[in-house]
Amino acid sequence: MRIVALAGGIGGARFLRGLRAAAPEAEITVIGNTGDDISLFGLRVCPDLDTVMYTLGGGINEEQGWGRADESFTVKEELLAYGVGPSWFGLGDRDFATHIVRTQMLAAGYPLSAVTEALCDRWKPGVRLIPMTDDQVETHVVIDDPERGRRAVHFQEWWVRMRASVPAESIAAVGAEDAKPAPGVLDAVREADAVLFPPSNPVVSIGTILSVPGIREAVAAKTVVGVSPIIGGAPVRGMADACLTAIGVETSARAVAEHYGPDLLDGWLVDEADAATAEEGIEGMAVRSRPLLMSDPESTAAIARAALDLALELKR
Ligand code: FO1
Repeated sequence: MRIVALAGGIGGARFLRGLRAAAPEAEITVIGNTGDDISLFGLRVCPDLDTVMYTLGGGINEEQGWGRADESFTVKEELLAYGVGPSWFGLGDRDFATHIVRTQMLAAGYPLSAVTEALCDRWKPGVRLIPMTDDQVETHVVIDDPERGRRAVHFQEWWVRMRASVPAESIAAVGAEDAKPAPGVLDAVREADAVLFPPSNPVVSIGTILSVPGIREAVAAKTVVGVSPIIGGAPVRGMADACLTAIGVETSARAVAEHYGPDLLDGWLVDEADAATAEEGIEGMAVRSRPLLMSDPESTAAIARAALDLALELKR
């Protein structure tokens, strides 16, 4: 069986670990969001690709959900001693090595997809991880900065430095309209028995992947099942509510499914807290309620299995 999943960072990576356990025989291709990527200290940092790679490869900081386990921050401290920031983004020593290898390979002319494959040779995530595109796409957020007025900032500055506390007026995936899907992305989708949307951010993770021309159309032609990242009117983790507000979508399991729409989604899993949504139904898609908290490996695998089972049941 061939499964494709579109994934952002922490929520996506944990779901994928459950999916790998729930369907050990399946060929899983992960299309990773690269809109969160940022250049810092001359290095290209790809937070979502790395979070998936480290989580599935056993190198993640489990409590934090991003960055490496057993991490130290000597390089960052030394940079700050030279007055070189930003201080608000936590790059650890072990993590720096990944960004150095990536940047070196990119400078040598390798596309990001080839670089990601090379990095995965070490981590062996047990899935094929492909960036959504080899072209540069960066998510920027327009804010009314209390200190500096209306301006666009990189997604990471809004997310990490400001903790999304300043309302986003708009969110744009800069460069997306001219980007091409990375090699293998469209073929993997076309050949998939099911496409899954983990409980990743619908705006800046899955929304950004779908904004690369060609990906939305390819995905819409398949059986797609999504897992709601919203439980009882609040994000399970992260600040997805701030992103949804920016695009005028209510923070609810129903509104997120309606935002994706029945042209894209065939099935939608909501938490038991949102059982009413499943009972009322959503036009054009099958909605089921079940526990959606990814509290341990077993419950996470059960969620992934439920998403896959629904997709196989609905398969066109
Ligand atoms: N998230 C934070 O909240 N603070 C950080 O300092 C931080 C550093 C960081 C470094 C590497 C990396 O791969 C991820 C990192 N993240 C950090 C997570 C990241 O900002 C976001 O959670 C994602 O981009 C959203 O998916």
